[in-house]
Amino acid sequence: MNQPALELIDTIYTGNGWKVRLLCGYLGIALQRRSLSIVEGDLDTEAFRRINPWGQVPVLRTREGPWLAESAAILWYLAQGTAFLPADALAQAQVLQWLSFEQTQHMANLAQPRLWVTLRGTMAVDAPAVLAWREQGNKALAHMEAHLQRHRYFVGDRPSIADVALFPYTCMAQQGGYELRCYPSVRRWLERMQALAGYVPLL
Ligand SMILES: N[C@@H](CCC(=O)N[C@@H](CS)C(=O)NCC(=O)O)C(=O)O
Repeated sequence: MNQPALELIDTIYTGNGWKVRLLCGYLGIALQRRSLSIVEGDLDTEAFRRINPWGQVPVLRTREGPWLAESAAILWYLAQGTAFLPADALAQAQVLQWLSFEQTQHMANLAQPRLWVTLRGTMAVDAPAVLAWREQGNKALAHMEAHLQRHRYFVGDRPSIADVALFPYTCMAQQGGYELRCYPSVRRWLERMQALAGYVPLL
């Protein structure tokens, strides 16, 4: 029986969707892409809510058929059996540790300033809410900097989905007013990720 093609539903500018395209680029996985528009209300339609009742992108139609939401779960699914998800229990738990860090301490604090200051352009770079996000986001970046001063990648000595998950919003942080020159090891890690074979840019 033919398996359905992997299909990614995203938006053009989503960093969470970029994580998925980035991993597929590194792994040489073919992906069909359908980009929707948040401002046009595409995520509020009945058809999309049947795919993801939570109403967010990215979502991936799996090889088995069901749709999968949440970027961390999608990365985990796609990386199974590849070098981007180490096989041993401790290394896998360390990957999960960084995926959780990305979702709880990193992503919103870096993505929200970018969204409101640059993509929507409705908040000033020094608006109180933006300053509050940046204060927390700088703590996350300092934590990454401390790790990357001692390691080339987040888990082990090669890139994993931990690096892929942390890459997009770190790479685009300056659009939310962050100063990456304060984080030289993070900048060198971003360059290493961009130099890997199969790297795909956001646009
Ligand atoms: N935890 C989710 C977050 C996904 C997310 O925030 N998606 C945004 C685009 S980057 C979205 O769909 N926003 C529309 C909305 O929340 O209504 C993930 O990692 O995939």
